[in-house]
Amino acid sequence: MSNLKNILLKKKICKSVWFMRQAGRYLPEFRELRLKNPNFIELCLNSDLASEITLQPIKRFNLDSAIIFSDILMVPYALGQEVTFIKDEGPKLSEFRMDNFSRNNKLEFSKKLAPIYKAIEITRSKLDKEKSLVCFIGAPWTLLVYMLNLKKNKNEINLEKLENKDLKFNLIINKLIEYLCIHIQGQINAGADVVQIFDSWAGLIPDKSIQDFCYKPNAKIVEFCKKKQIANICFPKGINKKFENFHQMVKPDGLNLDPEIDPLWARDKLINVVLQGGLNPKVLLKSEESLFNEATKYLNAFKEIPYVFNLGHGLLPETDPDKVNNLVKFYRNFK
Ligand code: 1CP
Repeated sequence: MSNLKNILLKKKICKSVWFMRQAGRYLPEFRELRLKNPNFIELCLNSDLASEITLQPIKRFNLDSAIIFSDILMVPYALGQEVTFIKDEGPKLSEFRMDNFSRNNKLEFSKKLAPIYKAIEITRSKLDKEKSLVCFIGAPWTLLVYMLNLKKNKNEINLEKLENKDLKFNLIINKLIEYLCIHIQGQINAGADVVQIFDSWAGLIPDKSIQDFCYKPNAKIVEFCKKKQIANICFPKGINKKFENFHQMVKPDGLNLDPEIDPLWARDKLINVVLQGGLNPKVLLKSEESLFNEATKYLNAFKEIPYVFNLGHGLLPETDPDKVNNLVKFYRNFK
């Protein structure tokens, strides 16, 4: 059994390190490939290149886990929405149409995502047996933020859209869950060991809707994973002290912390779950002294419990790869 899966399912105290967005724009070898491949969706669907990009950070830093190079927006793409990535602005999706959404079928959906499964197969065959291959999905709420264009600006939701009775949120969420479970199963069948469920915009949900938009959908997906014995990690970013409710309601195998969560609070309140991450990726832009001090806080807090060293969100594009290398070395030598 791969290292990360072992920690998650057996709650063993053993060492493991990987970083969110470890394959990405901070690596010159990624930027070089990206320049030659301006269409991001096409790049994600190029199985050989997606596998090569997945393995880039493993070659450089000898991390314990690889995360497949893909995107959470491949699911809306496979459900028929056009997805484009605008430089310096982010993703843009064509208008959501309920009639088109309802007309989707599972076979067609899996066919569109088949190149991702092929990329996982290729990667698994090249990755050391002890290393884990992480696959992922976006949680329904976070996908809806993009699919229905719910954001007013960077940190605010357009509440009027949430009150719109014409949008059948529950129906859309339940349909999405079905497709997301198919995508999880497809990735696991292809050789992934663990699934991470990104709810990156959970922090923007109004309190009165957090049950319906965050806890319940995540719980249904985790329930599916447990039934199929698929090791899972949830990441409801930005919900602060509600991490405790989330943990009680959803009961995932692993929980990724964000930088707002005090590691000592997490250690005391989030029990019987494997904790992962938390370190602010911005500290990688500071002096080595502050970086190692911050890393020490997490490593000391979680010394006696199973903990996967990782970040509180993805590596920033301006990160110096040598700093990442030094952080991995620091972690390996930490006593
Ligand atoms: O070169 C480029 O311009 C593309 C940048 C890029 C990359 C490298 C995007 C566009 N996606 C990715 C890969 C990606 N996305 C991975 C790969 C594996 C790895 O971690 O190494 C993963 C796990 C994701 C997941 C993802 N995509 C999330 C959830 C995690 C998070 O960062 O919060 C989200 C929200 C997205 C949407 C997305 N994809 C890309 C962008 C610029 C965005 C928007 C982010 C935003 O709205 O702030």
